[in-house]
Formats: sequence, structure tokens, C-alpha cells
Amino acid sequence: MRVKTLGQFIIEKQADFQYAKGELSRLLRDIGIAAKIVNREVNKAGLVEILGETGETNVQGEKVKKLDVFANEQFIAALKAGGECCAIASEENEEIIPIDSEVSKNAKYVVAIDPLDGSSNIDVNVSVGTIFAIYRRITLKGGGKNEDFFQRGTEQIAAGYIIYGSSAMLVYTTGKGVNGFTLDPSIGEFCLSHPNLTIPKNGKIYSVNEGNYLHFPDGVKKYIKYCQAEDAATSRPYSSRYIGSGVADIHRNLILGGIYIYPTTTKSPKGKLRLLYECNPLAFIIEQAGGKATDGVKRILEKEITELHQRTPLFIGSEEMVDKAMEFLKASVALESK
Ligand code: AHM
Ligand code: MG
Repeated sequence: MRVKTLGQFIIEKQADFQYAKGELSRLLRDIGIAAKIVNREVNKAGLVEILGETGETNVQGEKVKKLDVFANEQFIAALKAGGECCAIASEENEEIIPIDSEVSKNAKYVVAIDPLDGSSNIDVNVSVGTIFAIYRRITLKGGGKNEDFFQRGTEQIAAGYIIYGSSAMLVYTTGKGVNGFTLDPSIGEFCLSHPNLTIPKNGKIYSVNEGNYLHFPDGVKKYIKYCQAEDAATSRPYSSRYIGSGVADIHRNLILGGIYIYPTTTKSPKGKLRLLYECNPLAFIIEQAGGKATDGVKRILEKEITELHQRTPLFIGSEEMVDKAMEFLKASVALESK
């Protein structure tokens, strides 16, 4: 069978965008190239002096690992050189990085990115990922500004993730379904391996950091107990699977069906994950695959965004599972307000 590379696929799909002149295709291609470079470093992380922490802390006050820094630099360099992007917002940078150069003078897009998600797994040979969201700029010229990023998730033009796992995979959507590409190392190309990905409406896997159980809202505690209860009719108890790399957990649940939850906790009352470059792109992909993503009450993609590094709780995955979890949350809140 003839393989279809990411590059070929992107060009074929360009016709879907009435007014696009190939800029979005080039932007996706640039991201794909940086992903291959990052994958090469992730693969050899055990061999070279790139493992471990740099000693610096990022804007979230968390320790930064060397590979985070490397991945951040690679994506920024690729986007700057590509000429289609006028600003980048990254998990690793407190402020946006405006791009105002000769090559980018007609750039129409901004990119929000988590260059290396699941950084606590780098040192232990466990999958990590990259998450990205692409928006059309609202400002008119020069380097992009914060307001270009303060758009609801529904305004995303494209979103995707790369998982650096036993194989590297790039999964993306432009709002017309979701397609997955696996890196064939022998030819150095992402090849279409998972066309038209859809998430099962229901599943048997729940993914949540149960170590935080005592600090979860009551409704989440009750939903977890529901997942663990015996019930043949609904195939419970469900299996608990939690890698600690959001991309890997959500990718598995996309393929097999399941729910991933990162709720508010007493320690993180607004949740841990970030809306702009983690939850919005993941929500766009999962919705496009037929699933659902909410903050427990509201659709993630409709949330207003006022800060670059804004956090939100996240309930994402198979539609029926997310609905069930939200039922428990609603019942609990109703009980508390009595
Ligand atoms: P990171 O961007 O600093 O790696 O944090 C995001 C990650 C997610 O990938 C993962 O699901 C979650 O944080 C794990 O958090 P915890 O260790 O609190 O369970
Ligand atoms: Mg992250």
C-alpha cells in the first residue's frame, strides 16, 4: 500500500479552505518538522546530557527540564523561520513572543503551544507530548499581541498534538475531523495511519490523579466511586489508567474510549491545566472526534480567556462518560446549596 505523508495530506486538504493560500499548510508543515527534531532528542535523551533539570523554574513556578527548553527553542525557531506566524504563546514563556520580521510581514496566524507536556515523565522513559493551537490574528499588522490569543477555543483554526511514545504520532484537526500520522523513522516522515479518528461514545477507562482524591470536589469523588462500583450492565468497575502525561492519557482514551479528569483541588482551586495551549486544543480535537470537553459545567471551547496562562478544570473524553461525571458534579452542587 502506498503511504500518504503528512505533507501530501496537508496539500490535498488545502482545497477545504476557501480563502487559504497555503499559509496554514505551511504552518502545519513547520510544526511537523520541529516535532521530528524534538522526537529525535526525546529518543536519545538517555544517551546525552539533555536529561534532568536546568535549575530554572518556568512561569508556573515549576522546575524546567532541559528537554522542555530544547523543545521550546525548536518550535519557536521553526515558527519564526516559517514566516506564517506573527506571535507565539508558550507554556515556557511568561509573555508572548511577537514575531515582526521581513519573512513574517504577511503572517496571519498566532500559535499557542505547550512544547513538552508531561515533563515529569522525561527522565523515566515515559511518553511526553507537544500540544498546539492555531488562531487567525485579530490585530492587523506587525508582531501579534495578547489580544490575538484572547479568543475563545471555538475560534481555533487548527489544533493538534504530537505524542512521543513507542512511536511518535501527530494528530491534528482543522475542524473537519481528526487525522493521525505515525512517524516512520526509516523515511523520516509522518505517514497517515489513523484517518478520521473517532472516540467511542462510551468507554471503560477513567484517568485521574487519585493521589489528590481527598482534595477533589465532592461530585468528582462520587463519580470516581461510581467508576469503581460493580455493575455488569455498564461493565463497571472501569479500569483506572493514569500516565501523568495529558497527551498520552487523552490519546489512549481517544482510541479506546475513556474519560480524563483534572478537576479543581484544594491546592489548585482553579485546576492545574492551562486553557490556551492545553485544554482548548485538546478539546477541539476530542470534539472533532465526537467526544466532549467541559470544565465540569461549561464547554471548554466557549470559555472566556483573559490571561495567557489561565487555568481550568478539565473533564474530557467519551461523551457519555463526561455527561455522567457532570451529572455527579451537578447533583453535588445542588446538595451543597440546600
Ligand atoms: P506540564 O505541562 O507541566 O507537564 O503539566 C501538565 C501535565 C499533564 O500532562 C498531566 O496530565 C498532568 O499535568 C499531571 O499532573 P499531576 O502530576 O498533578 O497528576
Ligand atoms: Mg503541559
